[in-house]
Amino acid sequence: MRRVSDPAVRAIGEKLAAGARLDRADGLTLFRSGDLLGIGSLADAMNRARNGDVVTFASNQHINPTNVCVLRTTCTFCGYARLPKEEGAYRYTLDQVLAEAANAADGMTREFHIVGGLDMKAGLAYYEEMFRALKSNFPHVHIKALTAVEIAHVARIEKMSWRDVLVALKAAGLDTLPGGGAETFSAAVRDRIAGKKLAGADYIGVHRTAHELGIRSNCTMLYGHVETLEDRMEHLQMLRDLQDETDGFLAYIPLAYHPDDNALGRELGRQGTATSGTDDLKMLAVGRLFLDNFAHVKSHWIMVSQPISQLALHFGVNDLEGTVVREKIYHAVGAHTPQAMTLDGLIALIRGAGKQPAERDSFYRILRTFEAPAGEPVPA
Ligand code: V47
Ligand code: SF4
Repeated sequence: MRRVSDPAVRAIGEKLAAGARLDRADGLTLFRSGDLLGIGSLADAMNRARNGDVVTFASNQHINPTNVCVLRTTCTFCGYARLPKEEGAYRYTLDQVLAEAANAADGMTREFHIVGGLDMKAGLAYYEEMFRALKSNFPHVHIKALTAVEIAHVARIEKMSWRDVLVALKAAGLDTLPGGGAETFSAAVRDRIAGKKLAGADYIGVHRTAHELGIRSNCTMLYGHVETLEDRMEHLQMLRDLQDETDGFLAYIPLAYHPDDNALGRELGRQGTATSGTDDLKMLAVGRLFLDNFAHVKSHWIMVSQPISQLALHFGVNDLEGTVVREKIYHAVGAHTPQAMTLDGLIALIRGAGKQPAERDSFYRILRTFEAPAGEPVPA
């Protein structure tokens, strides 16, 4: 703990070294401390103990089948959704989904990440048909699809239980759930930025049901908008509690709020001012330290930039959102980062941090590692 200068952070380090769990007050202390490097060194130590120097990524492909969403006017942070008759609204046919998925024919893509709006015309049959067709055309590709909010929406329009929807989608080919839709669980924050969205406790409820059915999932937190530090800790506590119960979460992914091109950003007068690098790194490090029952913490480079994601590898992160072929959701809200990263680019980024890159599957099993080029390594 040589690099820990703040005595309060050092005390937390000693607590961890003694095998104790952090509580919410410890999380607040970390968020309030200016000792960024001290916090990073604690998170790095915890990550190394679990994952060594290996940093993984998955070769995935995003498909956003519909941007039509009944919550278009109430999720004020979202710039992606459209009302059914609004300009720019779209809903893919099955052929369009398959055409987009055809990029996977090169054999590189191992995962489809499929999320979209809450569309009254995208019910159970729409997704069952889509997953069946994707599995029959691309049997080697894992289907990570539909956030808890979308599952609850399908259940509501079909008048079915969450469980029955999940059972039917699993039979059609659904493998895991992505972590979207969590936003910030606090009721006060949700009222303000996502008034009509599935409540935080129900997001947890859908994931619990999925885990009980053997469907593992990711989880997220949208940060850097109107939430307080206490709200962040409440959110992390709810995730840790469910993980204690089910061990069904694969990874935690904090998502940095982008204020451009959405109503909330205009309301807050925040156009062009995204989260700070310090806050991005703290969110990842505190997540790693508090979520001691999670194996994987992922940084989403599209949202925080490639340089911050590279630094994040020293702040508890062991996984990077991978070679994303096409991404619409963030680029609808002002993310100016490139839309895709090549395999070579990702490997260079990881090596440049002094880490070992490895491609993984959707369950974090290592598929291949990459030997460093001969000669003196050049930091990328
Ligand atoms: O739920 C929407 C977020 C999420 C904005 O599970 C915004 O592996 C920032 O959850 N600024 C969807 N974020 C994406 C998501 C995700 C991404 C990568 C990997 C995984 C995974 C999940 O995007 C939404 C919402 O929280 N979002 N608008 C915005 N203005
Ligand atoms: Fe719809 Fe999701 Fe956007 Fe909310 S965040 S408006 S639920 S697409």
